[in-house]
Amino acid sequence: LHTTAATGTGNSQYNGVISLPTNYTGSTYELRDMTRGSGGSFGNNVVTNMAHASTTSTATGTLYTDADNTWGDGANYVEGSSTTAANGETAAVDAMFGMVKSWDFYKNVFGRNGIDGNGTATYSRVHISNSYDNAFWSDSCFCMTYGDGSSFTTLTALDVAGHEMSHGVCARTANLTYSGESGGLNESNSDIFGTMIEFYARGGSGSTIGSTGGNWTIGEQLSATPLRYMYKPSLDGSSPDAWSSTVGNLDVHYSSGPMNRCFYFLSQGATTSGNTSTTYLPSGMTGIGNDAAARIWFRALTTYMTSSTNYAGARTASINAAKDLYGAGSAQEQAVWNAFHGINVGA
Ligand code: ASN
Ligand code: ZN
Repeated sequence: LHTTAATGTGNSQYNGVISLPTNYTGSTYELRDMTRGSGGSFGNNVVTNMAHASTTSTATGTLYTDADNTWGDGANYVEGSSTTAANGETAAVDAMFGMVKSWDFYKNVFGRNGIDGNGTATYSRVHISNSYDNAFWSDSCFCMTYGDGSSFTTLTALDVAGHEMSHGVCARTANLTYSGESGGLNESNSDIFGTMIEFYARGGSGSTIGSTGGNWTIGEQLSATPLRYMYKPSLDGSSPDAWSSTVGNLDVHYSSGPMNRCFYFLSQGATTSGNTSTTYLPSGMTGIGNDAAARIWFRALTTYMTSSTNYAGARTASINAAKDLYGAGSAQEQAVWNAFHGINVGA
């Protein structure tokens, strides 16, 4: 029986000391969120320990429990990539925080009830494999999974968690095929919402790159070098800044670059020092801010995009979404035109 919602304290790796939704069983505390979601594999959103099982394991893992409801304290605080000592609670603390903030973002900003819109509970599996430098969403388990990292620290940073959970949302909406241009848009969708979730949880004006609030890089807490740079994707050495007819041949984590930059322009404009588009953008386009940009992208994704949507289609979808939300001829609609023009898509 598990019916007594409680609030624990978590010593996280990436998010400071935080409150955690837990459950008191009568004898111990579980890392089980009694306040978001229902059904699914565990009946609630939970975090489980994979204890270094293979990345192909379909096991659900062992639910985390803790006697005193303070998580990641003392010997249970285990950071980083040690394969021998990495079953600690720290990764679980950050994974739960990522689920909570992602869930609340979709609910409170868009009114979406969870990943599938029906409130079906999800879960997060931590400590997969050994020194594994990745995290992933799986539709089969309706869950996300995190490695301990080797070049990277444990993969449970907030923008990465938001990225993975947003793969689940995409799968239940536009379901963008994970190759070609639609694959790049699928990856960009996860980067866009991973970043919006970071801003949602941490605040910040949105205009400061690398600030203590949200920021426009992905995975910057995992190593000295971010995984991706939304404001200028080419800084990763592999992603293009603008669309071209060959972008669909790239790995989806690179073909995402132009859409990431487009979304950055839409929100922030092209005038932020050092990040101005010199190639296509009409100088001085004004951004419409995170809130409007995120609403337009969410409506485009959930109302207009399909599994085969390409960059041209994403432009049309976003223009339609902006018209629906803010009116034909609105500044928001014009900003969508400008932002796509800024990545060489459309006039
Ligand atoms: N972390 C990666 C991602 O979510 C895993 C993958 O390549 N699908 O994009
Ligand atoms: Zn991804």
